Amino acid sequence: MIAVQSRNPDEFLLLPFEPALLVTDETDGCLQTASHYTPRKLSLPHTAAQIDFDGDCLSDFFITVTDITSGKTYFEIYLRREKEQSMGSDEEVSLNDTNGQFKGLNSLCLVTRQEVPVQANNIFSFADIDRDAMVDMMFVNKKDLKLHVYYNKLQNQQVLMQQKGSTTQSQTTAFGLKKLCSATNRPVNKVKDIFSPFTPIIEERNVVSQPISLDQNVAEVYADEFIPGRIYLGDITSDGFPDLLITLKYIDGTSRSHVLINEPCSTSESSVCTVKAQKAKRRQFNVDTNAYQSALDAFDKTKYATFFDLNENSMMDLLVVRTAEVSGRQSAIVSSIYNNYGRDAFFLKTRMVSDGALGTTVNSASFRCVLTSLEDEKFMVMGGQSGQTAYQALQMPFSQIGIGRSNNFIESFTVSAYVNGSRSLRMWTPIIPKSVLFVVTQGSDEVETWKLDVLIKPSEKMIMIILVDAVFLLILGLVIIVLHLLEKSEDRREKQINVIF
Ligand SMILES: [Ca+2]
Ligand SMILES: [Ca+2]
Ligand SMILES: [Ca+2]
Repeated sequence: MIAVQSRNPDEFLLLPFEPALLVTDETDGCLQTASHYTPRKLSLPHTAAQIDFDGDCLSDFFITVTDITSGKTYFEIYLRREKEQSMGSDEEVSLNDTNGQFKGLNSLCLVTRQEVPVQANNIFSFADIDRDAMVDMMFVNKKDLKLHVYYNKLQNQQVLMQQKGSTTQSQTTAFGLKKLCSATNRPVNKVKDIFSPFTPIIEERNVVSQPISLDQNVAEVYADEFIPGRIYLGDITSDGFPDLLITLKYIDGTSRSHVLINEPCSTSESSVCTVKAQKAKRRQFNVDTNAYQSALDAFDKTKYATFFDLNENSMMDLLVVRTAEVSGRQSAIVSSIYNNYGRDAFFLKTRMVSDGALGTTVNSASFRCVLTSLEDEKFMVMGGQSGQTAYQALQMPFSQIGIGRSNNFIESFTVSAYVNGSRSLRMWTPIIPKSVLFVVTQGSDEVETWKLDVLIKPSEKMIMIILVDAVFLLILGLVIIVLHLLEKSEDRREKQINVIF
């Protein structure tokens, strides 16, 4: 069901999801047709996410549903298409648009439907694990406690950028704004093959499976009665590769959280990555203990832990929620761990908001940056804003893009959102690393009116830098003048002595 505000402001009009508004029919090659509509409901538990799957900078839609007749659960990916189609002035629906029409309806195109293995528990997480600017999908098998990362198979603009060899400044600029985001409305058959199917024979290049722990005493991923266990993704090392946070329950009844650091595929024989995955530059999560573990081990009976930047220094901190006895009653206690490691890494923290006064987060905004590595290679990173909410997904209201160590400015920063049926896209360039950016839209789809507020402005320190430089130069100048005068008087004295002799 979807809810639409009715003419009466206190009422919502409830309409069935498919026949109502959002899903397009087979005309573009989308899977869904009204005639093939089978009754299905949201699966329990379920995943719903708004993330860009096909690289066009428009967030798409992922949902898990259960077929009512067969009882089977599927995940479905709907790609967002640019669509002018409007809904006529329906008497029941309040129409805010000046034309008296809703624009951009029927814009979701079903491209993938796949049966979900029972062990996946319908809980999926999304992030760009291998930093190729295409979002990847992962889940933990609750039976064998293996993490399965399904890499996005669509060819991304970054690969195209490298193929064209556009690694110099002028070439990247020439590469252009539109190219950073793939074209919208590409033929469906070019963009529908996003993830490998869940078959016993996996595509080695596109799937990496690994254990989430090497400890024999691990019983399961911690879950409580109503909330299924899940992984949390955040870049705690600020290197641009998302790291993983998971809470595990042990045989002895304790439960502890663990940070698993994202690292390149190991090339040893015992590597969890196949040779094909290594060649494709996929990643793995290091299950060995790390710098964060001793802090996390201080807490047992942990229910879950999540990433959050508590002191707004753009280093990911950790929030740990655990049960403890307080005044004879079992209560949930929140503890925080501040992250002080790797302060020299750069970051970009971004948030798209409605206006300067209220600052409501614009959901499903999509961000892209072109960065330069220490090897002077250009690459693209992507970030999305609050893509998931259900079952304590606890995603941050901003997008944090880790940059790692860099000698350079951020070449370009692109933000896009879906407004009135089309893609609104804007690029700013260049951006100083270690910035907190607010894109203020003023509720408008005119991208020229969008404003970029930079919270950390290193250029504001310019006056201070000039002042300090001036004072130093003055002191240095004075010292030189004094020494010069002393030298001169010395010379004069020596001359006088010479004259006497
Ligand atoms: Ca998209
Ligand atoms: Ca990826
Ligand atoms: Ca990382």
